[in-house]
Amino acid sequence: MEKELHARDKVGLQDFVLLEDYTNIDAFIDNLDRRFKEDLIYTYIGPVLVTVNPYKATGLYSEEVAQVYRNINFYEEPPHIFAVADTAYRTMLREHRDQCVLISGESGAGKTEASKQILQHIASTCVNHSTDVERVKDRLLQSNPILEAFGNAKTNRNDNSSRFGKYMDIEFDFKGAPTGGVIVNYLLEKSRLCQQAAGERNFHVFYQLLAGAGPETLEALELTANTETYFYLTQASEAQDNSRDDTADYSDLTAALDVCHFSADEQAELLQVVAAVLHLGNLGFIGDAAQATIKDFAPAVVVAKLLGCDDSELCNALTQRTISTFEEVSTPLTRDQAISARDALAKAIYERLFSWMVRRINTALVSADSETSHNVLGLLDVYGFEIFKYNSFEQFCINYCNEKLQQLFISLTLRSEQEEYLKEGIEWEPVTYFDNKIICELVESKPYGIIALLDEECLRPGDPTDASFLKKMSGILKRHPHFLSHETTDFQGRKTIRREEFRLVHYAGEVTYSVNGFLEKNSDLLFRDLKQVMASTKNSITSACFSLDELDSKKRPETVVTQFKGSLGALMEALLFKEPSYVRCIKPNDEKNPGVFMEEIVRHQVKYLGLMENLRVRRAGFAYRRPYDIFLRRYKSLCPATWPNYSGPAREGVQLLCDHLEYDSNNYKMGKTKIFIRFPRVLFTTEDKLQLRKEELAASIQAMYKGV
Ligand code: AD9
Ligand code: MG
Repeated sequence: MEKELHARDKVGLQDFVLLEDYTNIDAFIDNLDRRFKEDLIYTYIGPVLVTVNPYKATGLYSEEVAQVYRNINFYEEPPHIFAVADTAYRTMLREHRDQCVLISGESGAGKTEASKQILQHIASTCVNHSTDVERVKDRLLQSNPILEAFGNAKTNRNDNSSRFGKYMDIEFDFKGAPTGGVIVNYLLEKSRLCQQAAGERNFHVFYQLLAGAGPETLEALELTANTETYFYLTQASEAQDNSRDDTADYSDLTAALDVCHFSADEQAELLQVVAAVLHLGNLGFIGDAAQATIKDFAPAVVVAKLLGCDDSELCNALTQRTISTFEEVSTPLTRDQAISARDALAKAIYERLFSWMVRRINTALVSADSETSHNVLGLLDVYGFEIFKYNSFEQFCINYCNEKLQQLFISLTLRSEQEEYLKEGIEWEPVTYFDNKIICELVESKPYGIIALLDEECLRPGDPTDASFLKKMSGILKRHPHFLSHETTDFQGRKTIRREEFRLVHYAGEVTYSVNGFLEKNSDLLFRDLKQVMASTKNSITSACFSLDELDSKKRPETVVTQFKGSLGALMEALLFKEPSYVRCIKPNDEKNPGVFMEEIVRHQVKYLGLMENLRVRRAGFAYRRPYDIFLRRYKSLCPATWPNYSGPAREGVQLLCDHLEYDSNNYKMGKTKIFIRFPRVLFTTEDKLQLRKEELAASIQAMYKGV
């Protein structure tokens, strides 16, 4: 029972709410460090689980361990990801309430692993031998290798880094058996397709295909096994040491595609699209500033063959564009424009292919009978707050996403605190906290939020540039307390902000963004001629991804950031009606090393994950709460009225105990089913007394034996 919960020895505290000085970040980090050194990678902040990536196999996820966490009271066993999974699952079943687990942390911190462990625990917990249920479970589990092949890549931070955000709802029937699922993807980092930083790789699927597909398949796709042949795979300036087994991953991928019911034809077409992207990258241009021509037609011919379109139409669309005002006029592209058009096409194909994969997996996860879906458990695995030396449009979107999640976190945490107090009949004491609404509004309000201003600039006729966007934004937002730029800051700040930068004071800290590329990345233009060619392809995936409806539509396509805002809005709405659990992942060092805990790196993350604020909110009310029966069971030996036997109601027993221990009535409250203790020190004193009492009892037993 409550093993090591109150221990203050070398394993530290299992729950940060018990920290005496809960505002002290050093004490917080010290506690994490001490536990990490003992391979205790999990610690709670009340119901929130904080994890530190061990970067090694720990034996923490075996079936024996899973069994320990099935059907337990949350605080009964040491903190564990399975406890979070199990509690969410049981609460869903017991209270018929939708759940979600929100996992956050920076790249390499262990989010994806955590979400897999949760899924695995739930799959192994709901034992049901019907073939339907087994099939759904298999598909849910096997959707991972597919999405990881297409959406993950080796980066300098993580050999298997998810380059997209993911939300997955698992649907259950009223007995708790999974009946289906829905996956939503967010903002794939498609720039990686054409450019990779030193030491990084493109998306895994390309290497898997080349290493694993075998000569026959490669020949049909006109590919060679040598990655060096492909321009898009050789963009990193340094060699990429590869820790992954691409050949084995390829067979996992094809097996997973089979499980998720991709037909042989679909799989063949899928590979054709992947191969076409590689060939497209090898298409070079010559020519001067006035007119680009294709250097070598061979790659274009292969792309056209693989996708099933006319090769001359494809080549035309890559070297000229049609502008229709009063009549249609063809203008040639310069070499640079042609290269951008090619890359834009490759990125569009790949991004749409990825979304198509998600939709396709979703059709395999549709509940056989939607009537049977009773409740859902959602898993959110999104990029954490990012602050790099150089921050661009991508970091802006990611950090905006984190502001929204923080807002949700605040409102849900406060709501659940409030609900618990109400349910327990305890007077609600409002908690003060920093509300980041002001920052969300700075980003998303209309007409003067950053997104609105960016869109306006993207759509403005004339000659909008990143600089004109920054100038306009600085003019309008200069008095905003969370916005700074070269024009708006005092002398001190101005020195550190360059002319092409702006800085936002996020809830997690200040981030300086460079506006370079904002307009282009947000508009994400693909020439109509190229869309038209893609819509005409015989490959059913590309033709589905580039529909004729899109071409006929008079409406301008939404900008990237507006689409993102829309999908985040929908996500927030969906999450607001669910009961959340939180997993906050931390990585202990930047070298992917087991056993190394670097204080500064951890401190940075504790700050940016808002953990101190989290702890403060949790501690603002009552630090500790436990159901009466559990509290009584632990401490009953401290009161003659409850020891050794007590048969009355647990609540009264606890009251007798508190009276006997002379608890100050300001320090605790009796709810309907739980006792609430305001300060940890009250608990520690009780815990010390328990220790003494145990020694006393042991001594008296010994004395008894001696006497005999
Ligand atoms: V990213 O934002 O997608 O780049 P994640 O998802 O936070 O990142 P990931 O789960 O992929 O990180 O973990 C990175 C690596 O750390 C894994 O490939 C494992 O090698 C290692 N890891 C993470 N969690 C654990 C764990 N609980 N036990 C052992 C782990 N190893
Ligand atoms: Mg990940």
